[in-house]
Amino acid sequence: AEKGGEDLAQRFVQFALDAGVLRFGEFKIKSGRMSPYFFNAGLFDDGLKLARLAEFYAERLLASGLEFDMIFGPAYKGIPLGATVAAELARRGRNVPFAYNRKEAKAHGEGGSLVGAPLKGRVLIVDDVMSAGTAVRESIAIIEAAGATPHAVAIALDRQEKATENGVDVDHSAVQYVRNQLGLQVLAIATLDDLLHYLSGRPDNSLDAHREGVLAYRARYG
Ligand code: OMP
Repeated sequence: AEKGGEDLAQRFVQFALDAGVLRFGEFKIKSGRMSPYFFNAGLFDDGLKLARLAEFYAERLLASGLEFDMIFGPAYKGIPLGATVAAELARRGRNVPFAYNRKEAKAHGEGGSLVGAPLKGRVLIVDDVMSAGTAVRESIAIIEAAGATPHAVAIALDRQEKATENGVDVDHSAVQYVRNQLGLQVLAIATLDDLLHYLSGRPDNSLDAHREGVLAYRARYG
């Protein structure tokens, strides 16, 4: 990544650790894998943290030069993310429509009902984390069902893990799949590599054990 992006990523890892959003331990993640770290975006839980989080997304988006027509925040965690990122972009002179979905009411329509601006044009999905790529595929289906174009995905953390198909690991990462097979741009504020870089760069060795665990995990699922 370019120098500015590196710096943004390192500052973001620091911010997520300070906020307790990024933690080490043993976590069973959605794909069933046991992970030595977990990123819980729900713990960006006050106004200041949400505002700072939105600034990171906005900086990443504006630095990329990505063009898009509107923002979609997928239920549940993508809703406050999409909303605060839309507000921060507007504050920086880039006002775009915003929409989100409900998870209920799946009985009618494909994948839930929509709230906010009509889905149309090139849609940017704003979400928290990509692991195996299941969540983003759901968003893509919702956008396509509405007749709009899934154009790009902005996430806070790319875990850089192998995607799964019907529960089976495949040989590319979820982000690679979304980029190469589905043709969407994917922008992450930080990646697993950025986290490892951060852990290597600590002057004290208090995080070395976590680093070992994360490296072992990457060797297996990365
Ligand atoms: P995939 O659908 O496998 O890409 O996983 C992404 C989703 O998993 C996120 O939207 C979260 O709901 C959840 N998740 C996290 O929030 N943080 C993590 O560190 C890992 C996961 C996960 O379960 O993979």
